Amino acid sequence: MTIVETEANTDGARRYGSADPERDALYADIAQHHLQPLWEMRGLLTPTPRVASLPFRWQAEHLRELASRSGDLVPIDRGGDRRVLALSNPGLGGAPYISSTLWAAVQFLLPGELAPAHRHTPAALRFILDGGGVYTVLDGDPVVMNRGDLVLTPSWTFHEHHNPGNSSMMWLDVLDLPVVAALDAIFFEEGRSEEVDQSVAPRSAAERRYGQGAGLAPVDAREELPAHSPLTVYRWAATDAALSALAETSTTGDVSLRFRDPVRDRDVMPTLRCEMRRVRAGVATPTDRQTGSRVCAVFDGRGTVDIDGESFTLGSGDIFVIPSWAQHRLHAHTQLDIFTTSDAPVLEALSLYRSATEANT
Ligand code: 1HN
Repeated sequence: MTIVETEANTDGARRYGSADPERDALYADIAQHHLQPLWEMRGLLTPTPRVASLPFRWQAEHLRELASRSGDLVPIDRGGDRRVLALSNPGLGGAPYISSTLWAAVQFLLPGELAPAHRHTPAALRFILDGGGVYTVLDGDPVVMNRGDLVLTPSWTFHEHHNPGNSSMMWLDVLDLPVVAALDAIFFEEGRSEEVDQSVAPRSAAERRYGQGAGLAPVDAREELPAHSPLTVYRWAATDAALSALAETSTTGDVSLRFRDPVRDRDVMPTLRCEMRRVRAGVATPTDRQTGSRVCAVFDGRGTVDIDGESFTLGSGDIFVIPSWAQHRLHAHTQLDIFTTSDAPVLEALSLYRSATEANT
């Protein structure tokens, strides 16, 4: 029997069709009552994830040029609030998402500009690819952002960005927004910037309290801990030193560090994992894959990345996406430093995380 799938109803309901007139009439009535027959559906359960997001890489020169032109032409006003270019995955039909679960964007702030205070339930992080001097105020705590720093804006924390210097600045923003949207849990509200302490300390209160170094934490920490890491900024100097030391002990020339909550055994935020990888010049990494998607930013160096058979050249400031379960491998031409963030904590919390690594021949 021939099965014809049709989109008959004007209210958007899907109506299945059949060559058998009696069955076809049944299917019409089924659709009328907003029901669907499972036995006609294809591709609901696949042996491995069927992923719409495509492997893709955005080149730094295009991101910089378009962000800078947006700076010339587009002011930051209430309403829009942020001068942000979303990286839109070509497999997602025009959605402003880099993958089905992650938002990624570059944000551009001119000298003297203020991106006003607000908060929302989607959690965000910033990784600074270039420049410095902008400070972000996190629930009243000013945090200066410089190249290589990782700055967290956890769910429902007020944040505003100030650029008091004389150069513009661009950074990578990643949010769990598609996850929160899929869960119908988006809340947003504007804040009042004038009530916030505008003074800029060289070290944020979060760093002075929780950023003392490996293995050191205040003894009364447990009483006040939030759902996210109480340390909201991870400085490049510390990340770089840790990568260098780790690389000295490595026989493979391929080392990774995970950014962690300094007082508990968990990722920096409930939905986002952050890691920094350093691959020695000339090294090709093993091929890996994992469930959930990854957003990667080349902090420094040159190389190539292979994602599910597609090869992309990589240079400093390039951003790429590894869709769920895609095969992924790096080749470092020079030393390659890569920042990666993923939704892995979400998959782990739901016991859906899987990963595999294959040594290459
Ligand atoms: C947001 O609040 C920021 O605060 C950046 O810098 C990007 C993308 C979507 C929704 C909110 C920011 C954002 C965002």
